[in-house]
Amino acid sequence: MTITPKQKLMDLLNKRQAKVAILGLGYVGLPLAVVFGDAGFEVTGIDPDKRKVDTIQRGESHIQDIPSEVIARLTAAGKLKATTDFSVLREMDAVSICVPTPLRKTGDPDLSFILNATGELAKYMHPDMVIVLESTTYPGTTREILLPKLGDELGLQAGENLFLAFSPERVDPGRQDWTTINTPKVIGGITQDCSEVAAAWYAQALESVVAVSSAEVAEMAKLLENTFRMINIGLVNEMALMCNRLGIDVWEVIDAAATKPFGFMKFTPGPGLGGHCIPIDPLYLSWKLRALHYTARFIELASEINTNMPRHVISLVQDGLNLQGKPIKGSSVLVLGVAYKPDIDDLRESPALDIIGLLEQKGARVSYHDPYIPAFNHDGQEMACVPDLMNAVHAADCVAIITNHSSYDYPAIVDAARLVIDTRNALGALGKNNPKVVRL
Ligand code: SAJ
Repeated sequence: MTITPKQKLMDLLNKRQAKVAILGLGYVGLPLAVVFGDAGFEVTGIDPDKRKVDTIQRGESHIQDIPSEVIARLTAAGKLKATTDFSVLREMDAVSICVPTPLRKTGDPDLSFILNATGELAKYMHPDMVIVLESTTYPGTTREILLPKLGDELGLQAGENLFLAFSPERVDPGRQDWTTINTPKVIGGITQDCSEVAAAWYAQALESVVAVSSAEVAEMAKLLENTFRMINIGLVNEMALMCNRLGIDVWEVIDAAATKPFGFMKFTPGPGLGGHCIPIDPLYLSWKLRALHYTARFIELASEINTNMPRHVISLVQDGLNLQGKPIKGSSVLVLGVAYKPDIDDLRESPALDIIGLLEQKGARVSYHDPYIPAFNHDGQEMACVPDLMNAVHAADCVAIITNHSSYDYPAIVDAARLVIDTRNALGALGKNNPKVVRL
């Protein structure tokens, strides 16, 4: 009996003899390359960024969650190598695409990274490959964009001699409890056979693979996960605005609601929504639906509320300074924490950047401190972290806690400051009924 291409590929995957390539060696791709290498596959990481490739080739890691000794071990064992040369794809059997999906300045999806990766892959495609897209994108991308370029235009047939699927990344940088290997992985293919082959591949390396019936289900599941977060953060942000008007402590309200052991999930208000996932992924969904003449009202409203939180923070600064008879214009404001969330060094979409810009527009003299970010490009100029935190706290007319890094000595900061705007309840009880503390 002749063996089908699917059976041949499944056999290679099950024996871990399939040659694996990971396109994109960022916070998603490199951990994925490591788990496939650890499972015994020979993995080639491909990235146009020569610095990333050279780092890996030296046996070092450029990703905070992957220690260099892991890279050194895998490269020494011949299980991992990296290159900028896409032509190695012609020898590959299984390829995972882990490239960024940002937004354009217009707020529309930027698929350029997916299109570039797909275009390179199309040059070297051969029959009987399994291809998995991991980049978060709108429902339909795998079928509408990848399938024509990797299948139809090359005479390959999904489910016959091409196995194409989508599997959302669920990497939360810095998290130790849920990692690439133990976080359940959803996978959906263009056809049932595609789902089966892709799931069989990932099941060799990951603890739990959840095969779904289509790529669209997998694409949409990811968007539900992150839209759920974005909308609930928008809800608590609006609760903060309402409590502010009612003179009620929103933090106490949320803590009280969170005592409910079922039917409630705690989110906390903040100065806005940062990161490269939560503020962005839902807009891929609302963009797709607009093209279908449907308005995703929850997403648009939550996005509006979250985007407006930096302005609310400015009004708190203004009110706080006003109580001390100081105009915002000419006052010195020290922003504490500019990363988009505590204890990481990532600035992407951080609300702190909007807050600094808005304060400067009002004429404040703004400086910042962040233990994870020594400097960043602000309007074409380099803005550097203040060298001495407590000196800066002493000198400032107002200290605004924007990102509540756990390393800060909050009692000392409150003690030394004239005025503190606490947008994260970082001070806890220290901030309650304290005349020099204004809370979100
Ligand atoms: N934020 C709030 N209130 C909250 C939670 C978050 O204001 O209650 C803010 C954060 O300060 C930050 C932004 O929202 O500015 C995003 O925070 P996040 O905790 O969602 O962190 P991310 O962006 O790193 O989200 C990632 C996502 N992971 C992936 O997309 C693979 C998300 O799906 C995870 O649920 C999240 O990590 C997580 O659980 O930590």
